[in-house]
Amino acid sequence: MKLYRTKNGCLVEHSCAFYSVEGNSWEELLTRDDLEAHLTKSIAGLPALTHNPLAEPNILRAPIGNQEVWAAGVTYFRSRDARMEEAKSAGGGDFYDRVYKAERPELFFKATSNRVVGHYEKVAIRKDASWSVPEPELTLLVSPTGKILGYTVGNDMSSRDIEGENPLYLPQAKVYARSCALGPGILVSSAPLPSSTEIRLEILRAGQPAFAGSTTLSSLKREPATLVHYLYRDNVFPNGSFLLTGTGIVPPDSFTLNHGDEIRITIDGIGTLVNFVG
Ligand code: DO4
Ligand code: MG
Repeated sequence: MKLYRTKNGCLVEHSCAFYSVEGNSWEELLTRDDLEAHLTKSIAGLPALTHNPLAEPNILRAPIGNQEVWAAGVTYFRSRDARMEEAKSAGGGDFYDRVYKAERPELFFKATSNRVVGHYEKVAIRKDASWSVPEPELTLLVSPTGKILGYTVGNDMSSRDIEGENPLYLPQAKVYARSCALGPGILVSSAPLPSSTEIRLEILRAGQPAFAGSTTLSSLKREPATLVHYLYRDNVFPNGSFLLTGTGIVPPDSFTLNHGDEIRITIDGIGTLVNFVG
């Protein structure tokens, strides 16, 4: 079952049919530990819509209310490698290997909802950065009690030159206006995703492929539930949270995003999140 936030309200997709769900605010839905059962009950007996509402352009909104967005880092070997290289001259190379191997994961604050864009919206690259990349990441929707309620596609936009200059610049490399994209909707399920789940990134420049890469969840070093456990330790999330689980796809060092690029991130079973750089 998938849940979408649209300009007309909440939409549920179930067994190839769409249902308009009324009577619950987005905030209310995203804090329910029984979200899947609640939505199943809400659509029982409702007539399915006679058209595909997602065919309407610009109908989707980012699937976030007032949750905080957090992110995990260096959870794939590919990310560890890339960060060690980028931070070598700053003397930070060793940190990334240490955090990759450590019991405690790297977790950082990524965004408030006003910094997040949805499907088909524009993400930003910093004006003071010269090396910008998208990071395609499986993203967890977590309830206030720490239960994984579902999954969405996330883009942890990053300024690699700023991050590489000094690891203490990480918040500036990661947190800025339109630095995060989430969507298109939420796969509502508390069951772990299969390790064969593929994550794919395609970047198009003037309509032509500029980069393509893929990975699977079998390369994710840490269990999503363990990441949530660390995030919720001695912390409170009254509205729940979104947690990006790290990137396993890193374009070559010669690659940087340009204005106008189209970023397409697909995760099996969840969907494709499309954004433009602007
Ligand atoms: O430590 C830097 C950030 C790492 C990150 O965002 C990732 O691995 O996805
Ligand atoms: Mg990341």
